[in-house]
Amino acid sequence: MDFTQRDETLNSLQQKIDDTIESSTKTYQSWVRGTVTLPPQNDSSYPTNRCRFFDTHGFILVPSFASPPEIASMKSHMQQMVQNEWNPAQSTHVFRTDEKQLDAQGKSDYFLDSASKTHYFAEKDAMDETGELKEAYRSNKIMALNKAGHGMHTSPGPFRTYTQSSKVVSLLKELGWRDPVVPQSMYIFKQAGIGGEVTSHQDSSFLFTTPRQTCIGLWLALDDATLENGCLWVRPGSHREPVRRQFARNPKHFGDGLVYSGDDGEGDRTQPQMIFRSLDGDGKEVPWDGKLPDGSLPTPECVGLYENGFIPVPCKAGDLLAFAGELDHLSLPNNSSQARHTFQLHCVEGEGAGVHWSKENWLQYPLGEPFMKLNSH
Ligand SMILES: O=C(O)CCC(=O)C(=O)O
Repeated sequence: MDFTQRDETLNSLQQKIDDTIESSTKTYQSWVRGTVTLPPQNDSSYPTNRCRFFDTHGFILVPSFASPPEIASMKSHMQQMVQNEWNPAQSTHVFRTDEKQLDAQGKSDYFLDSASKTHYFAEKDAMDETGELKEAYRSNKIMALNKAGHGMHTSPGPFRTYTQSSKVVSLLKELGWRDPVVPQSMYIFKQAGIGGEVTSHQDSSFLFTTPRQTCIGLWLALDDATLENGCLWVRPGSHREPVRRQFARNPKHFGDGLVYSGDDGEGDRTQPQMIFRSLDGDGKEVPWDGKLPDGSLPTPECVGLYENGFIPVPCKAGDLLAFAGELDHLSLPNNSSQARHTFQLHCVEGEGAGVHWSKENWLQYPLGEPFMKLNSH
Protein backbone atom coordinates (compact mmCIF):
# COMPACT_ATOMS: atom_id res chain seq x y z
CA MET A 1 0.00 0.00 0.00
CA ASP A 2 1.42 3.37 -0.98
CA PHE A 3 0.41 6.76 0.38
CA THR A 4 -2.23 7.30 -2.32
CA GLN A 5 -3.92 4.02 -1.41
CA ARG A 6 -3.67 4.93 2.27
CA ASP A 7 -5.41 8.24 1.61
CA GLU A 8 -8.15 6.46 -0.37
CA THR A 9 -8.72 4.11 2.59
CA LEU A 10 -8.84 7.00 5.04
CA ASN A 11 -11.20 8.92 2.74
CA SER A 12 -13.54 5.95 2.59
CA LEU A 13 -13.53 5.81 6.43
CA GLN A 14 -14.23 9.53 6.42
CA GLN A 15 -17.47 8.82 4.54
CA LYS A 16 -18.49 6.44 7.33
CA ILE A 17 -18.23 8.84 10.25
CA ASP A 18 -21.12 8.02 12.55
CA ASP A 19 -23.71 10.72 12.72
CA THR A 20 -23.60 10.59 16.48
CA ILE A 21 -24.35 14.25 16.77
CA GLU A 22 -28.04 14.06 17.57
CA SER A 23 -29.52 17.43 16.82
CA SER A 24 -32.74 16.50 18.64
CA THR A 25 -31.09 15.33 21.88
CA LYS A 26 -28.07 17.64 21.58
CA THR A 27 -25.71 14.88 22.69
CA TYR A 28 -22.47 13.54 21.31
CA GLN A 29 -20.81 10.15 21.89
CA SER A 30 -17.19 10.88 22.81
CA TRP A 31 -14.91 7.84 23.15
CA VAL A 32 -13.11 9.19 26.19
CA ARG A 33 -15.95 11.05 27.87
CA GLY A 34 -18.99 8.95 26.98
CA THR A 35 -22.22 10.76 26.17
CA VAL A 36 -21.68 14.50 26.45
CA THR A 37 -23.91 17.47 25.97
CA LEU A 38 -23.12 19.16 22.71
CA PRO A 39 -21.78 22.72 23.01
CA PRO A 40 -23.10 25.36 20.60
CA GLN A 41 -21.70 24.97 17.09
CA ASN A 42 -19.67 28.16 17.38
CA ASP A 43 -18.06 26.98 20.64
CA SER A 44 -14.40 25.96 20.33
CA SER A 45 -15.13 22.64 22.06
CA TYR A 46 -17.64 21.56 19.39
CA PRO A 47 -16.30 18.19 18.05
CA THR A 48 -14.07 18.80 15.05
CA ASN A 49 -14.08 16.60 11.99
CA ARG A 50 -10.98 14.72 13.13
CA CYS A 51 -12.45 14.29 16.62
CA ARG A 52 -15.49 12.67 15.00
CA PHE A 53 -13.21 10.46 12.89
CA PHE A 54 -11.36 9.42 16.06
CA ASP A 55 -14.56 8.71 17.98
CA THR A 56 -15.97 6.67 15.09
CA HIS A 57 -12.91 4.64 14.06
CA GLY A 58 -10.63 4.81 17.13
CA PHE A 59 -7.68 6.55 15.47
CA ILE A 60 -6.62 9.54 13.41
CA LEU A 61 -3.66 10.32 11.21
CA VAL A 62 -2.23 13.83 11.61
CA PRO A 63 0.14 14.53 8.71
CA SER A 64 3.35 16.51 9.37
CA PHE A 65 2.77 16.75 13.12
CA ALA A 66 6.50 17.05 13.84
CA SER A 67 8.93 19.14 11.80
CA PRO A 68 12.18 17.84 10.24
CA PRO A 69 14.32 19.73 12.84
CA GLU A 70 12.29 18.21 15.71
CA ILE A 71 12.77 14.75 14.23
CA ALA A 72 16.48 15.30 13.72
CA SER A 73 16.93 16.46 17.28
CA MET A 74 15.01 13.48 18.74
CA LYS A 75 17.08 11.06 16.67
CA SER A 76 20.42 12.57 17.54
CA HIS A 77 19.50 12.89 21.23
CA MET A 78 18.52 9.23 21.28
CA GLN A 79 21.79 8.24 19.64
CA GLN A 80 23.69 10.20 22.28
CA MET A 81 21.70 8.62 25.11
CA VAL A 82 22.40 5.12 23.84
CA GLN A 83 26.06 5.96 23.45
CA ASN A 84 26.35 7.37 26.97
CA GLU A 85 23.91 5.26 28.95
CA TRP A 86 23.55 1.76 27.55
CA ASN A 87 26.24 -0.73 28.45
CA PRO A 88 25.15 -4.07 26.95
CA ALA A 89 27.90 -5.87 28.86
CA GLN A 90 26.07 -4.93 32.08
CA SER A 91 22.47 -5.18 30.98
CA THR A 92 21.10 -6.97 28.00
CA HIS A 93 17.38 -7.26 28.50
CA VAL A 94 15.23 -8.29 25.60
CA PHE A 95 11.81 -6.84 24.77
CA ARG A 96 9.35 -9.14 23.05
CA THR A 97 5.60 -9.42 22.58
CA ASP A 98 5.38 -13.02 21.33
CA GLU A 99 4.60 -16.16 23.35
CA LYS A 100 7.65 -15.38 25.55
CA GLN A 101 6.34 -11.92 26.53
CA LEU A 102 5.64 -12.92 30.12
CA ASP A 103 9.13 -14.39 30.49
CA ALA A 104 10.74 -11.25 29.07
CA GLN A 105 8.73 -8.50 30.78
CA GLY A 106 6.76 -10.39 33.41
CA LYS A 107 9.73 -11.51 35.48
CA SER A 108 12.03 -8.53 35.10
CA ASP A 109 12.87 -5.89 37.69
CA TYR A 110 14.80 -4.05 34.96
CA PHE A 111 11.53 -3.66 33.07
CA LEU A 112 9.53 -2.63 36.17
CA ASP A 113 12.24 -0.16 37.19
CA SER A 114 12.01 1.63 33.83
CA ALA A 115 8.79 3.43 34.83
CA SER A 116 10.25 6.86 35.48
CA LYS A 117 13.61 6.66 33.68
CA THR A 118 15.10 5.32 30.47
CA HIS A 119 16.08 1.67 30.20
CA TYR A 120 17.21 -0.08 27.03
CA PHE A 121 15.77 -3.29 25.59
CA ALA A 122 17.40 -5.35 22.85
CA GLU A 123 15.93 -7.35 19.97
CA LYS A 124 15.69 -11.10 20.64
CA ASP A 125 17.57 -11.80 17.40
CA ALA A 126 20.48 -9.63 18.48
CA MET A 127 21.35 -12.03 21.29
CA ASP A 128 23.43 -15.17 21.13
CA GLU A 129 22.58 -18.40 22.93
CA THR A 130 24.49 -17.32 26.05
CA GLY A 131 22.34 -14.19 26.40
CA GLU A 132 25.05 -11.79 25.19
CA LEU A 133 24.92 -9.39 22.26
CA LYS A 134 25.97 -11.12 19.06
CA GLU A 135 29.45 -10.14 17.89
CA ALA A 136 28.03 -8.25 14.89
CA TYR A 137 26.28 -5.72 17.16
CA ARG A 138 29.02 -5.09 19.70
CA SER A 139 30.68 -2.31 17.72
CA ASN A 140 27.33 -0.77 16.69
CA LYS A 141 25.10 -1.42 19.69
CA ILE A 142 22.24 0.88 18.67
CA MET A 143 21.44 -1.53 15.83
CA ALA A 144 20.60 -4.21 18.44
CA LEU A 145 17.96 -2.15 20.21
CA ASN A 146 14.25 -2.84 20.14
CA LYS A 147 13.24 0.09 22.32
CA ALA A 148 14.07 2.57 25.05
CA GLY A 149 11.55 3.59 27.69
CA HIS A 150 9.48 4.37 29.62
CA GLY A 151 10.14 7.73 31.26
CA MET A 152 11.88 9.53 28.40
CA HIS A 153 9.58 12.55 28.71
CA THR A 154 10.73 13.17 32.28
CA SER A 155 14.29 14.29 31.40
CA PRO A 156 15.21 17.65 29.85
CA GLY A 157 15.72 17.52 26.08
CA PRO A 158 13.73 17.17 22.87
CA PHE A 159 11.46 14.38 24.13
CA ARG A 160 10.23 16.47 27.05
CA THR A 161 9.95 19.60 24.91
CA TYR A 162 7.81 17.74 22.38
CA THR A 163 5.68 16.11 25.11
CA GLN A 164 4.86 19.47 26.66
CA SER A 165 4.40 21.26 23.34
CA SER A 166 1.18 23.15 22.75
CA LYS A 167 0.42 20.97 19.70
CA VAL A 168 0.35 17.79 21.83
CA VAL A 169 -1.75 19.42 24.53
CA SER A 170 -4.21 20.98 22.08
CA LEU A 171 -4.64 17.74 20.14
CA LEU A 172 -5.55 15.89 23.34
CA LYS A 173 -7.98 18.64 24.30
CA GLU A 174 -9.51 18.59 20.84
CA LEU A 175 -10.11 14.84 21.13
CA GLY A 176 -11.88 15.27 24.47
CA TRP A 177 -9.25 14.74 27.17
CA ARG A 178 -9.81 17.09 30.10
CA ASP A 179 -6.89 16.42 32.46
CA PRO A 180 -4.31 14.53 30.37
CA VAL A 181 -1.27 13.10 32.16
CA VAL A 182 1.67 11.14 30.72
CA PRO A 183 2.50 7.80 32.31
CA GLN A 184 4.75 6.52 29.55
CA SER A 185 6.99 7.39 26.63
CA MET A 186 9.18 5.20 24.47
CA TYR A 187 11.41 5.19 21.44
CA ILE A 188 11.01 2.17 19.18
CA PHE A 189 13.91 1.47 16.82
CA LYS A 190 12.51 -1.30 14.58
CA GLN A 191 15.97 -1.53 13.05
CA ALA A 192 16.48 -2.66 9.45
CA GLY A 193 16.52 -6.42 9.04
CA ILE A 194 16.14 -7.24 12.72
CA GLY A 195 13.21 -5.19 14.09
CA GLY A 196 10.78 -7.71 15.58
CA GLU A 197 7.00 -7.78 15.28
CA VAL A 198 4.70 -6.23 17.87
CA THR A 199 1.81 -8.65 18.23
CA SER A 200 -1.75 -7.43 18.38
CA HIS A 201 -2.81 -5.78 21.60
CA GLN A 202 -4.94 -3.11 23.22
CA ASP A 203 -2.81 -0.53 25.03
CA SER A 204 -5.35 -0.31 27.85
CA SER A 205 -4.36 -3.87 28.85
CA PHE A 206 -1.06 -2.32 29.97
CA LEU A 207 -2.23 1.18 30.92
CA PHE A 208 -5.48 0.50 32.72
CA THR A 209 -7.61 3.23 34.29
CA THR A 210 -10.80 3.22 36.33
CA PRO A 211 -13.71 3.72 36.24
CA ARG A 212 -13.24 3.77 32.45
CA GLN A 213 -10.46 3.36 29.92
CA THR A 214 -8.80 6.61 28.89
CA CYS A 215 -5.46 5.64 27.36
CA ILE A 216 -4.46 7.29 24.09
CA GLY A 217 -1.31 6.45 22.14
CA LEU A 218 0.45 9.22 20.23
CA TRP A 219 2.66 7.35 17.76
CA LEU A 220 5.05 9.66 15.96
CA ALA A 221 6.90 8.39 12.88
CA LEU A 222 10.53 9.54 12.84
CA ASP A 223 11.17 7.68 9.55
CA ASP A 224 8.81 6.81 6.75
CA ALA A 225 6.87 3.77 8.04
CA THR A 226 5.84 1.49 5.19
CA LEU A 227 4.48 -2.00 4.62
CA GLU A 228 8.04 -3.14 4.06
CA ASN A 229 9.61 -1.78 7.25
CA GLY A 230 6.75 -2.49 9.63
CA CYS A 231 4.18 0.32 9.68
CA LEU A 232 1.35 0.15 12.18
CA TRP A 233 -1.82 -1.84 11.42
CA VAL A 234 -5.06 -0.93 13.19
CA ARG A 235 -8.50 -2.53 13.37
CA PRO A 236 -10.90 0.40 12.88
CA GLY A 237 -13.86 0.37 15.27
CA SER A 238 -12.27 -2.10 17.72
CA HIS A 239 -11.98 0.73 20.29
CA ARG A 240 -15.67 0.12 21.04
CA GLU A 241 -14.85 -3.36 22.34
CA PRO A 242 -14.00 -3.97 25.98
CA VAL A 243 -10.46 -4.58 27.22
CA ARG A 244 -10.04 -8.33 27.11
CA ARG A 245 -7.04 -8.86 29.35
CA GLN A 246 -4.95 -6.95 31.83
CA PHE A 247 -1.19 -7.13 32.29
CA ALA A 248 -1.46 -7.01 36.07
CA ARG A 249 0.87 -7.00 39.05
CA ASN A 250 0.80 -10.43 40.61
CA PRO A 251 -0.49 -10.31 44.20
CA LYS A 252 1.48 -13.50 44.90
CA HIS A 253 4.70 -11.63 44.16
CA PHE A 254 3.81 -8.20 45.55
CA GLY A 255 1.22 -9.01 48.21
CA ASP A 256 -2.20 -7.41 48.16
CA GLY A 257 -0.68 -3.91 48.44
CA LEU A 258 0.82 -4.67 44.97
CA VAL A 259 4.03 -2.79 45.76
CA TYR A 260 6.97 -4.94 46.72
CA SER A 261 7.95 -4.03 50.23
CA GLY A 262 11.21 -5.88 50.67
CA ASP A 263 12.08 -9.44 51.52
CA ASP A 264 10.20 -9.40 54.80
CA GLY A 265 7.10 -7.92 53.11
CA GLU A 266 3.97 -9.81 52.18
CA GLY A 267 4.92 -11.04 48.72
CA ASP A 268 6.79 -14.10 47.54
CA ARG A 269 9.80 -12.98 45.48
CA THR A 270 9.97 -16.35 43.71
CA GLN A 271 6.64 -15.74 41.95
CA PRO A 272 6.55 -13.83 38.63
CA GLN A 273 6.00 -10.09 38.94
CA MET A 274 3.36 -9.85 36.23
CA ILE A 275 0.47 -11.98 34.99
CA PHE A 276 -2.09 -11.66 32.22
CA ARG A 277 -5.53 -11.56 33.78
CA SER A 278 -8.51 -12.27 31.62
CA LEU A 279 -11.27 -9.68 31.97
CA ASP A 280 -14.86 -10.59 31.43
CA GLY A 281 -15.72 -7.86 28.98
CA ASP A 282 -18.55 -9.11 26.86
CA GLY A 283 -17.01 -12.57 26.83
CA LYS A 284 -15.77 -12.13 23.27
CA GLU A 285 -12.44 -13.76 22.56
CA VAL A 286 -10.26 -12.87 19.62
CA PRO A 287 -7.60 -15.22 18.31
CA TRP A 288 -4.96 -12.53 17.91
CA ASP A 289 -4.36 -11.15 21.43
CA GLY A 290 -0.59 -11.40 21.90
CA LYS A 291 -0.28 -12.92 18.42
CA LEU A 292 -0.37 -12.00 14.77
CA PRO A 293 -3.58 -13.21 13.08
CA ASP A 294 -3.05 -16.30 10.93
CA GLY A 295 -1.98 -15.27 7.43
CA SER A 296 -0.42 -11.95 8.55
CA LEU A 297 2.73 -12.89 6.66
CA PRO A 298 4.16 -12.71 4.12
CA THR A 299 4.12 -9.02 3.34
CA PRO A 300 2.91 -7.28 1.30
CA GLU A 301 -0.08 -9.66 0.84
CA CYS A 302 -0.97 -9.92 4.57
CA VAL A 303 -4.24 -11.62 3.64
CA GLY A 304 -5.01 -12.72 7.21
CA LEU A 305 -4.78 -9.17 8.49
CA TYR A 306 -7.20 -7.73 5.95
CA GLU A 307 -9.58 -10.68 6.54
CA ASN A 308 -9.67 -9.87 10.24
CA GLY A 309 -10.43 -6.20 9.66
CA PHE A 310 -6.94 -4.71 10.13
CA ILE A 311 -5.70 -1.99 7.78
CA PRO A 312 -2.13 -0.70 7.41
CA VAL A 313 -1.47 2.99 8.04
CA PRO A 314 1.80 3.88 6.32
CA CYS A 315 3.19 7.19 7.58
CA LYS A 316 5.71 9.72 6.38
CA ALA A 317 8.37 10.86 8.82
CA GLY A 318 6.69 13.48 11.03
CA ASP A 319 3.17 12.03 10.70
CA LEU A 320 1.35 11.18 13.92
CA LEU A 321 -1.12 8.39 14.55
CA ALA A 322 -3.30 8.95 17.60
CA PHE A 323 -5.30 5.94 18.73
CA ALA A 324 -7.59 4.87 21.55
CA GLY A 325 -6.39 2.43 24.21
CA GLU A 326 -8.87 -0.27 23.25
CA LEU A 327 -7.99 -0.24 19.53
CA ASP A 328 -6.38 -3.48 18.34
CA HIS A 329 -3.07 -2.72 16.65
CA LEU A 330 0.17 -4.43 15.71
CA SER A 331 3.25 -4.12 13.53
CA LEU A 332 5.02 -6.74 11.43
CA PRO A 333 8.76 -7.49 11.51
CA ASN A 334 11.08 -5.18 9.62
CA ASN A 335 12.80 -7.38 7.07
CA SER A 336 13.70 -4.40 4.88
CA SER A 337 16.90 -2.38 4.66
CA GLN A 338 15.24 0.77 6.09
CA ALA A 339 14.98 1.48 9.83
CA ARG A 340 11.61 2.57 11.24
CA HIS A 341 12.16 4.76 14.30
CA THR A 342 9.18 6.14 16.24
CA PHE A 343 8.60 8.09 19.43
CA GLN A 344 5.48 7.24 21.38
CA LEU A 345 3.60 8.90 24.19
CA HIS A 346 0.84 7.23 26.12
CA CYS A 347 -1.48 9.56 27.98
CA VAL A 348 -4.47 8.93 30.22
CA GLU A 349 -7.00 11.07 32.01
CA GLY A 350 -5.87 12.23 35.46
CA GLU A 351 -7.64 12.70 38.75
CA GLY A 352 -9.01 16.07 37.57
CA ALA A 353 -11.28 14.12 35.21
CA GLY A 354 -12.30 11.68 37.97
CA VAL A 355 -10.08 8.92 36.54
CA HIS A 356 -7.65 6.76 38.53
CA TRP A 357 -4.52 4.91 37.51
CA SER A 358 -4.85 1.20 38.34
CA LYS A 359 -2.55 0.12 41.16
CA GLU A 360 -2.29 -3.21 39.34
CA ASN A 361 -0.54 -1.64 36.32
CA TRP A 362 3.11 -2.61 35.89
CA LEU A 363 4.07 1.05 35.64
CA GLN A 364 4.13 2.71 39.07
CA TYR A 365 6.24 5.67 40.07
CA PRO A 366 8.41 5.31 43.14
CA LEU A 367 6.71 6.79 46.22
CA GLY A 368 3.52 7.30 44.24
CA GLU A 369 4.80 10.50 42.57
CA PRO A 370 2.29 12.02 40.14
CA PHE A 371 2.56 11.69 36.35
CA MET A 372 3.42 14.74 34.24
CA LYS A 373 0.30 16.84 33.70
CA LEU A 374 -0.36 18.42 30.31
CA ASN A 375 -2.83 21.01 31.36
CA SER A 376 -0.78 24.14 31.36
CA HIS A 377 -1.65 25.60 27.91
O1 LIG B 1 5.61 0.79 16.98
C1 LIG B 1 5.21 -0.37 16.99
O2 LIG B 1 5.68 -1.21 16.24
C2 LIG B 1 4.13 -0.78 17.94
C3 LIG B 1 3.84 0.27 18.95
C4 LIG B 1 2.71 -0.05 19.84
O3 LIG B 1 2.14 -1.08 19.78
C5 LIG B 1 2.24 0.92 20.81
O4 LIG B 1 2.73 2.05 20.85
O5 LIG B 1 1.34 0.57 21.58
